[in-house]
Amino acid sequence: MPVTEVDKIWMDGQLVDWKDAKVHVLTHALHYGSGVFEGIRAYETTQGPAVFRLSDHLRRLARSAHIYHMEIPFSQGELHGAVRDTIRANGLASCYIRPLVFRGYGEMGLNPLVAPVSVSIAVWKWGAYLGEDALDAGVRVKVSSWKRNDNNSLPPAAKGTGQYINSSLAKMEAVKAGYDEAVMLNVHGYVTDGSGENVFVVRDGALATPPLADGCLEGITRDSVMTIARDLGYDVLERSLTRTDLYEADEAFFTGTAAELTPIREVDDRVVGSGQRGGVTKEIQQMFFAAARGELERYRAWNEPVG
Ligand code: PPE
Repeated sequence: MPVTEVDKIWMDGQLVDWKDAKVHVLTHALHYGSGVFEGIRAYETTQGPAVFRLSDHLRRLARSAHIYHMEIPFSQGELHGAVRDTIRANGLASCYIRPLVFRGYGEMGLNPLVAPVSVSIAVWKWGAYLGEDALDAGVRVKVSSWKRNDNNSLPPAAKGTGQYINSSLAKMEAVKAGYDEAVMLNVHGYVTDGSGENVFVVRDGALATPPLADGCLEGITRDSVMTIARDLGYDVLERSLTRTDLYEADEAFFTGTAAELTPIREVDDRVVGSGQRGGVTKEIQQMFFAAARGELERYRAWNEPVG
């Protein structure tokens, strides 16, 4: 998706002009994928822009860095402030936010421990991730022939930049075959997630989503949707899903910061349910957007105002 330029990007403690946010070609992360990142959204609320679950995203960033022995040279409080400063500096009412912690320039070779750690925070306007109609009409997905990176090869609990070439293989395969998105299985054949989204199915009025141990990311939208669904009275199970659980579902949908809550209307050319956004999906989607926009008192703690 094209990125629309804004004014400023935060780099290692300073706001620099968009065009000056550059790195050297010998940046360690460019060669070896030695970075970790987050994807966050800020929504327009009556109190101005509010970042959705910023603290939870920054905690996950810290966990990702911990897995890869990276010391982030800024405190959680400083990163919090930096995200807010970056949004304010660009005057955006809503946006996507991309913090990146990466091994920089100065050392080459496979030992990343000696390479310096840099941090950047970019923001831009990002609309519906899987296409303009996707939030209403849903998307067509393909179960990928590429397996999700295993817990003991590249841990899916970390949002490591290098890990995403695995997702990219699946995404390219799906797009080239005419689908909107891929669903990835783990090496044991159980569903993990989409290339950049968690997956849910609805059957007989109950929701199910893969457990973390099957190799999906601990999605913050996933957690929000599980909370909302339970508050609405639905049963929500974390259980292993096979590809046929997707075919047999009454409804299915993706969750993610970028994808928000996107219905899945077809899996491997099999229509899911009615082939349209299902009733449970719609109810939860509406609640999710209302919560993100600060309209629901119950979930107010999720809205972290830019101020
Ligand atoms: N699984 C994967 C593999 C994943 O990358 C994401 C986020 C999720 C699940 C959902 O997690 P959460 O955002 O916390 O609900 N993917 C990010 C990157 C997308 C991109 O194209 O880049 C995102 O949604 O920001």
